[in-house]
This record gives sequence, structure tokens and C-alpha cells, in this order.
Amino acid sequence: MGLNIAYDAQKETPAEPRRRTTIDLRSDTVTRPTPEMRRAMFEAEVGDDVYGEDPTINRLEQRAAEIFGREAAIFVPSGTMGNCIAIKVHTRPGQEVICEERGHIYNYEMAMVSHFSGCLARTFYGEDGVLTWPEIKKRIAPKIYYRAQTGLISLENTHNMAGGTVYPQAIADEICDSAHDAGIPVHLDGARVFNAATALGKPVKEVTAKYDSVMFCLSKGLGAPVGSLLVGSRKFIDDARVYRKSLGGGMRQAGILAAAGLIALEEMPKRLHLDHANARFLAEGLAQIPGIKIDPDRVVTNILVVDITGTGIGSIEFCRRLTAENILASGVNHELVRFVTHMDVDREGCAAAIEAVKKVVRP
Ligand code: TLP
Repeated sequence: MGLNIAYDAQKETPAEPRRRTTIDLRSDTVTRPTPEMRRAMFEAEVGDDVYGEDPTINRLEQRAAEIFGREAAIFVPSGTMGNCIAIKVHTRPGQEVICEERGHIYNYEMAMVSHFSGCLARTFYGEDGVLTWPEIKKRIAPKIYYRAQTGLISLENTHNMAGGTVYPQAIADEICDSAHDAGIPVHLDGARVFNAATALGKPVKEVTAKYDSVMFCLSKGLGAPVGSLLVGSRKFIDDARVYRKSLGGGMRQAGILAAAGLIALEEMPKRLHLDHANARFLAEGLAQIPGIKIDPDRVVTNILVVDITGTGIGSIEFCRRLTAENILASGVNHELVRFVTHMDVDREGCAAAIEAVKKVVRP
């Protein structure tokens, strides 16, 4: 689904370096490291991280564990690798993993739930991407030897393809408590959990306290060039280290990346509310345009998933026309287009995007 279309839209983008005026709303993954990050990378103390000897990586892992109130953390090259490792550690082949049907682990991680962990994803739809315990409970396999057992529940907060939506804390807490009573662990794909925490006005430690493991990304709204972390118990992280190596994720002098990551972790969460305000502004502007469907009140973080059915054009054509106006967005499927705000796009850029959409949908 989505990404093929997104890639098609990207093909329309000139291969030469982007013009300064291009406003890239395809994803917050496009953010570039700040001058401060680049300086820190230049000066980073490094060592061989496979031997546990990179002081900057060790500091990043220690700070991540502290910030999330966990025993340990591990730096991984990508969010995808962090999720794949977590699922592998929590499950055994032949089990099921419950997740929302638009979830990243199900749609965008190359079927690694089955390929790497040997599990079946049991998915269903949740309004705003939010699952609830009563609905999850119905899908938990009965404890009978001839039924594949539920090995894990994996939630996503914020939920990317549902439009950057945030789990109400009480719902997430109830899922974790009830799952634990049933002997089932819960993993959080928290690629954008700092956005969720900002929207909730709570520290990430509180938002994620009840999960068994959390993956979060430094390389999205937090602006680092590369990297994600997995946090959990000491035993969980020791196991994760084995699988990171199996997947080729032992990165040697990766302190160069961790140096930028430390700035992302310590400083960048403070500015995420600006991206959220810009996303709301963009949603309010787009909602006025005939044929575009988006409820600005549901835009609580930095992602807008807009229904363009009423424009009479599909998302490939829509993104192609926007690209010609120097605005980049990505198709989720034929009818849905995603816009993501981030630190490299300001209010003026969002206003320009609204004007460009008005132009491209005009009959
Ligand atoms: N999301 C990317 C694409 O893969 C869709 C994006 O542009 O939003 N969990 C969630 C919720 C994510 O949104 C992503 C990336 C990941 C995991 C994976 O992170 P990376 O790209 O570092 O592997």
C-alpha cells in the first residue's frame, strides 16, 4: 500500500539537491542535523561499541534508560530494527502478535513479524489507531494446545498512519495491566513517543511506565541523522544485544551518531509543541479547501492524514502536482495523503503548502 505510492511521488522529485524553497512535508525523517549536532559529531569520543567501549554510545544508552526510568537501553540503527528485535525477544516462533491494522510493524517492516520472529500478526482496526482492552481480549488465543498462543501485544503511540494520534493514558494503562494479568507482555512502538508525551503534557517516563519495552526514534521529530533506542529491563536489553548483532546492527565507532543523538534526546523534545501547532494550522487551512477532508480537532501532534477523495484526483497525481509547486507530501494509499510537520518547516512553509493545495485541486 502506502509506500509504493509515496515512492512514486518521490520519483517526480528532481534528483539534484533540493531547492531551498522546497517544503518537504513527506515525513519528519527528512530533518537534517542541527549545527550543534554536527559539532558534537565532529568532537565525539568513540570506541568499539561491539566491545561496549564507545563512551558516547554508553552515555546515550545510560541517559535513555534514566529518562525512561528503565534498567537499560540499547542504541539501534533504525526504528525498524528496534521493533524487530523487541518482537523477537518477547515471542517464540508459532505465536501471535496483536497490533492495530495500520501499524508500522505490520505494514512497513518487511513482514519481519513472520520472517524474523516466526509469528503471525493478528490485526484489527482501532478508531484513531487506538486499541482497547475489551477488543484485544476477544482476540487473545484461548489457552489450548492446538491454538497459536498470543505472545505479545504491540501498540503504536503516536499512531503514524491514523494521523499522529495519541493513546489516552488510561486506555494504554488498562491494556498493559490486563495483558500482564493474562501473562502477555506489551511492547510500545514509540517512534514518536516524545510527540505523544508533549501532547499529553506528561514526561515520557510516565507515558511509557507500564510497557515491558519501548522503542523510540531519535531520527524523526528529534532531528538526529540516524538512530533509535530500545529500553527495558537489563535481561531484555542483554537479549536484544544478541539479536542486534545477528541483524548486523553492531556499529563499532557509532559514538559519532550517538553524539547527535544525545542532543536530540536532551534538547529537541522541548520544541515539539511548535511542530504540533504548525500541523494544526495546516489542518485548519486544508479543511477549508473543497474536496479535502480533515478534522483539525483530531490533529494533536505533527501528522495529518488527509482524505482527498472529494478532489477527484488520486494521491499520485495530487502529490505530483504538489511537487511541481515545490511542496512534498506522501501518498498513504489512493485516497489518503500524509503531511508531517517538523523542525525544518516553519509556519510560513505551512501557509505555502495550503496555497499550493488550493492551486492543485482547482478544477
Ligand atoms: N516511519 C516512516 C515510514 O517508514 C512510514 C515515516 O516516514 O513515518 N515505527 C513508526 C511508528 C514509524 O513511523 C517508523 C518510520 C518506524 C517505526 C521505523 O523507523 P525507521 O525508519 O527508523 O526504521
